[in-house]
Formats: sequence, C-alpha cells, structure tokens
Amino acid sequence: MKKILSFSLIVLCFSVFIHVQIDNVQGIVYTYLDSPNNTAIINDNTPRLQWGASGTTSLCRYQIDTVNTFDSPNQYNGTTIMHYVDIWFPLNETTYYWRVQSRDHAYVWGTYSSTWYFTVDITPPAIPVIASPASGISMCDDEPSLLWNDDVEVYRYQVQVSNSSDFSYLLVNPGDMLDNFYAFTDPLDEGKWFWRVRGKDYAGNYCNWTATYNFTVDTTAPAIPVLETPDNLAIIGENNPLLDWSSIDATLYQVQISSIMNFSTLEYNITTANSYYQIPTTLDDGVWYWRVRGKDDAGNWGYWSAIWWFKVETVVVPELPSIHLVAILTIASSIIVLLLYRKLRKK
Ligand SMILES: [Ca+2]
Ligand SMILES: [Ca+2]
Ligand SMILES: [Ca+2]
Repeated sequence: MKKILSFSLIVLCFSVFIHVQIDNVQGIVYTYLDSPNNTAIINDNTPRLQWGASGTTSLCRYQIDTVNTFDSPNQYNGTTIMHYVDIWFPLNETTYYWRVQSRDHAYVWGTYSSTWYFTVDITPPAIPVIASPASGISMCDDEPSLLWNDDVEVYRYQVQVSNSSDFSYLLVNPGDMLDNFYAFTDPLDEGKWFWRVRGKDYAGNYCNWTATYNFTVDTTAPAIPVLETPDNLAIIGENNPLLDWSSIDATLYQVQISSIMNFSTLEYNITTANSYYQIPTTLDDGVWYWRVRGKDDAGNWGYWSAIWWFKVETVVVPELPSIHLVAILTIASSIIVLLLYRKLRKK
C-alpha cells in the first residue's frame, strides 16, 4: 500500500512537471490584433479595439499610447478577460499605437502582439469651393462640366444634380468621386438645374453640402431679326445712316455691312447689345448690303436676317434747265438764227 502511494505521488509530481513544461514551451498564447485595421483612420473617438489569440486565455493586457514605445505619460493600460476593449474616454485627434498580450489558464503571459496604430479624425473637411459654372448662368452646352476646388483632406466627393432646388429628384448622385469635377455623359434637358457638392475625408467624416448652385441649359437659338431701316433698296443721301432692326430674344447682335452681296469682304463687322447701329464713319457712295443676327445669353447664335441693301448717293448731279428756260433759250436761239440769216441775205 505504501509503495502504491509513493508511486502515485511520483506520477502526480511528474504530471505537474510535464504540464508546466508544456505550458512554458508550447502553451504560450500568441495574440494578434484584429481591428481597427493597422494604419486605419477612424472617425470614432471611442472605438472598440479587438484582437484574437492562438489559444484560450484567462486575461489580456492592452496598451495604448501616442508613441510606439508605450512609455509616454498618456499611456493607457488595462486588462480584460474579453478579447476586446471599448474605449470609454474620448481619444484625441491623433495617432495611437496599441498592442495586447494574453495570459493562458496556467497564468503564463505570452509576448505582446505586434504593434498597430490608428488615427482618430472626427473633424469634417472644409466645404468645397465651387469653381464653375457660376451660379445662375445660362449655357448652350448641354453636357457641361461641374468643377470645384480640390482639397487634399478630401478622400471622396459627392455631387448631386436635380431639377428641383430641394433635390427631391436626383438626376445624378455619385458619392465616391475621386476627381474634383463631374462631367455629364448624357445631354441634359433644357431648363434649370440645381447642384451641390460635399466631401468626405479619409476617416469618413462628411462636410456640409455647398450652397445650392444652378445653371440653365438653353440650346434654342434666338429668333431671326427683321431689318427695318433704311428700307430695302432705298437710295439715301447720307453716308452714315442709322441701321435699325427688330428687337428679339438676344443679348448681342452681330451686324455686317459689305459692298459685296456675299459679304466676302466686310466694311463693318461689329457686335452690339442694341437693336440698331449708327454707322460711325462715312460710307462711299454706292450700294451697301447689310444683315444682322442675334446671340442669346446662353451663347446660341441665331440665323442671319434677310440681306437688305441701300444706295448711298451724296454727289450732287447738275440739275437740267427747267422747261421755261429751255423754251426761252430755244426761242432766243431761233431769233439769233433768224437774224443771222437775214444779215447774210442782205450781203
Ligand atoms: Ca478630418
Ligand atoms: Ca435660347
Ligand atoms: Ca431696333
């Protein structure tokens, strides 16, 4: 009986020895970090830090610090039986390093995990500055580009385009744009369009929307002006006449004046906001052709008007003698002829 007890004691001691040996050699728990991902930029200043372990653990010890040596005054240490810790105190907007070590059920601590870091950023980027088109303009381009200033803090832009100022209907709504512009790929309908932009930083913070901008797509050319004065085919005695035509839905008129009907050479080729044009210098006597077209505020040119002409005639042609004078002269010359005849007969 004594022998049996001695043997049992030896076996027990050997078992404990073996167990401790295994624990020290093979049972050390390896800890690996899980989230936030290494190098992550997060917009949560009270994040949950999670990790895993190669075996069962009885306790985990974590370290969080702003330096990767974990020896600065703001080092934050703690222990938990869980494989995560919820940071309850708001972290500053800076970079934090962290690592975890775990203890197994034999109370043997493993080595620290590798060190990861994450950056806390809860500040949204600045509101984008719209570059073009300027708000309120009309344009004849129905596939315009919307452009805003780029911001290095912005990771992605979102642009919304709508035909209503409350954006209840969204024609486009791309939310993951790398570029600081949006180019329409399909023609826009004519009418007023509203748009706005916002940015998202690398942590996922959105800034507020820009103010609502608008532009009007107008691809319809203005009406054709009707020429009014001088009358077509008019012969005029002044060499700097006032040209006048009907007012149309145009903000600019182009006037061409030429001595050649096909306008291959131009005496005048001017633009004016008025629906008339006072020729500033003198035209030579002769026939002058003229035509007018209009451009609307969106930049659409209309068709040319009909071509009219007028004749400038300023040189005074000597007047023919009046009928009375002709008669008197005729009578006078007849008398002279008669007297001359009589005088010749007397000789
Ligand atoms: Ca930020
Ligand atoms: Ca128009
Ligand atoms: Ca006019």
